[in-house]
Amino acid sequence: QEMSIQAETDPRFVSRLTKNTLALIMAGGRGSRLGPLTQWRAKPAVPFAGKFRIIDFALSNCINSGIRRVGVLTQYKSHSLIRHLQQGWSFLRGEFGEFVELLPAQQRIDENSWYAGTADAVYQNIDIIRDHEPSHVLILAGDHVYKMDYGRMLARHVETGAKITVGCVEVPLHEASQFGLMEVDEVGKVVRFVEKPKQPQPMPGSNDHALASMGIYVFDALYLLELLTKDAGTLRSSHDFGHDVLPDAIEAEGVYAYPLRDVHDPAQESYWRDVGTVDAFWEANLELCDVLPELNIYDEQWPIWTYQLSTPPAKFVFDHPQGRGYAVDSMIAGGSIVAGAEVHRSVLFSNVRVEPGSHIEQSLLLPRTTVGKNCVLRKTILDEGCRIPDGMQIGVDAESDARLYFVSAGGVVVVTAEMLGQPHLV
Ligand code: ADQ
Ligand code: ADP
Repeated sequence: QEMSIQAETDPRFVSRLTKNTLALIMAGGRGSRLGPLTQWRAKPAVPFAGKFRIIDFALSNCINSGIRRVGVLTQYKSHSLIRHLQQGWSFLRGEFGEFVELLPAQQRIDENSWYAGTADAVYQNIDIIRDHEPSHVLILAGDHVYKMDYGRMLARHVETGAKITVGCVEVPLHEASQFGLMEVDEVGKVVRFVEKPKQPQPMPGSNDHALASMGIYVFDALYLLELLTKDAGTLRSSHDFGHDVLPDAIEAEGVYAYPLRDVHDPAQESYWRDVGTVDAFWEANLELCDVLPELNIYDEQWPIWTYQLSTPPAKFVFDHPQGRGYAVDSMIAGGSIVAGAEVHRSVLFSNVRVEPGSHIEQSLLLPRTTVGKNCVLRKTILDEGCRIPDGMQIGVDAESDARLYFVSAGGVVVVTAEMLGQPHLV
């Protein structure tokens, strides 16, 4: 209610907030549950949806929300992440005070401990935050796929008088133990927060869902500096937002929840994924091949920006005597050629080649992979640069897959160049 009053009396209410906000994207976690896909790259740099990398979603949300001062905290295997940011995200205009800035682990505490936890990662950049003098700091995860207007979240933060606002989303109870779970009162104030409880409880009014933290936070900038300084001096702390900083702040009050699906915003999609496991990653990509996927990446009102590799159009060739050369229920990125082969419900990233007689289904072929003649690929993820020799079958014989490759709990086979005895690309 109050927001509408503020918004009515001050037409620049939201844009002033977004302009005075510094976003920090935490992009340093390894994402070990993605197995071989994060052996050589940080999870935010993992390719997604044919032409993006996972971090493009958080970055695009910032840009589309009018937040143009963004720091990216990097740490683990950050080479391809850094290259992606430099190639694709350096278009902001420094002279207008806009930037996407890389904030690598500074190893300032001592030589051996890089960032300890998420709060420490931010603490290590405390003088950079001070320098920018933001009114608010928006802390984001670099490894979630969703579209969200952070301007609304900031407006709600100010409207409620919160010191911290935590983005939240309802998750199925059987997945809830992977998240920070919270209880809120009738005005949205967080009264309880438990990081990754072993025995998650359903939220009031539901028996199969819990209210989870999205791991994204709006902080009053001065309050953040105060909390981080205090946490840094606390010996028993693991220096993590979910484990240490939030529970303490909730006791001191002033922490509010903001739902991804804002009831006042009918346009807001409720799609949100932490594509943290091989199965979730595979499924989230293939869902995009549905006729009407929950996540609309064709939304011109909310474009997902990325580094645009300059590639020729995708091409489909009818080849004798194989005939066919087609893809259905699939997404095929630029530079790819499917010749005399068939592709069903699959995603071919940039510059993929599939040769005659091959059959591909329910698979993800990451950039620069090639599949030779008469191959079969089912429920397979080919990591960047894999070259599959003629006649090879993957996802057909479970026993040999398990022996040669990585097989997920859900039976998705991940093949990396190294498993094929080829050099890996990053
Ligand atoms: P997790 O996702 O398990 O839980 P964590 O592994 O700490 O939390 O990662 C959070 C984000 O920070 C990720 O994007 C990760 O890549 C990044 N990150 C982790 N350590 C980092 C470091 N030292 N430097 C830079 N970046 C780092 C969190 C919350 C839960 C919440 C879930 C939602 O703690 O409460 O429910 O996110 O996914
Ligand atoms: P999972 O995806 O299984 O939860 P994560 O890899 O995200 O596992 O990591 C758990 C924690 O360990 C995170 O805080 C993450 O940032 C940290 N971590 C992972 N790899 C490294 C690394 N190489 N150096 C420092 N911290 C790491």
